[in-house]
Amino acid sequence: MAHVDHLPIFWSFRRCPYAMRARLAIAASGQKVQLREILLRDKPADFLATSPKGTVPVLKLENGQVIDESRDIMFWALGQNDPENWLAVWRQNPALAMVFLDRLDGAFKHDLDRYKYASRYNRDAGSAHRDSGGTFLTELDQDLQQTGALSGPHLGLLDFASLPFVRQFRIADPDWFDDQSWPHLHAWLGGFLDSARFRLVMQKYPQWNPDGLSIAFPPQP
Ligand SMILES: N[C@@H](CCC(=O)N[C@@H](CS)C(=O)NCC(=O)O)C(=O)O
Repeated sequence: MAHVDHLPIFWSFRRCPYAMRARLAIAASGQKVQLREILLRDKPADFLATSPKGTVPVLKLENGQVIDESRDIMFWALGQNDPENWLAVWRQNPALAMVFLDRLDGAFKHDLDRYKYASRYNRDAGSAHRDSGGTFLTELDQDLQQTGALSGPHLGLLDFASLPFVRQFRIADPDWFDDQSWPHLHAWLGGFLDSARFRLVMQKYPQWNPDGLSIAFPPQP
């Protein structure tokens, strides 16, 4: 499969929300990469040699450049091609978009991790983090009220950067999440989970090994 082997190498882990947002942007851009699915408990030497910090996603371009932050991979893909204009929200007000992404990846992710961890052992212990994360989600619900998107008139960078994390927040306790009066947020998340786009980026792949076949991503619809 020589036509796959020359493509940028994309290290991914299916369930990781950071990898998911990168896959969403790559798929939307139409840019092709060769996907290498790894397990975080069994990181291949080639992966660690590419990016010693050892987090997914990682993209290695044909010229040897390594991009190992999910946001940067989103920007790289959409910088190649952005047919749905995901970056419009960024161009319009980069500082505001950055504040949103920093809050999402900072305080909200912090709450998400502690809520998720606590909910596995003791539902009450995580309630402070659930409530604090919930305050952020209440704001999102209000932001979604006008257009059903966080990025302006249509779904874009801010939506697809955050949807995988909001999905995880729901998974920690779906009954609680579904009980909250967040009508716009529920519609937004539900639309994403029902979408062909979500199914496409959640396809399962075998764990990469150096002797295996290369896998082109995005897959043919
Ligand atoms: N800031 C990084 C964070 C990526 C990250 O933390 N990914 C997790 C998986 S969701 C990871 O690879 N953790 C390393 C590990 O668990 O060993 C990004 O945005 O790409």
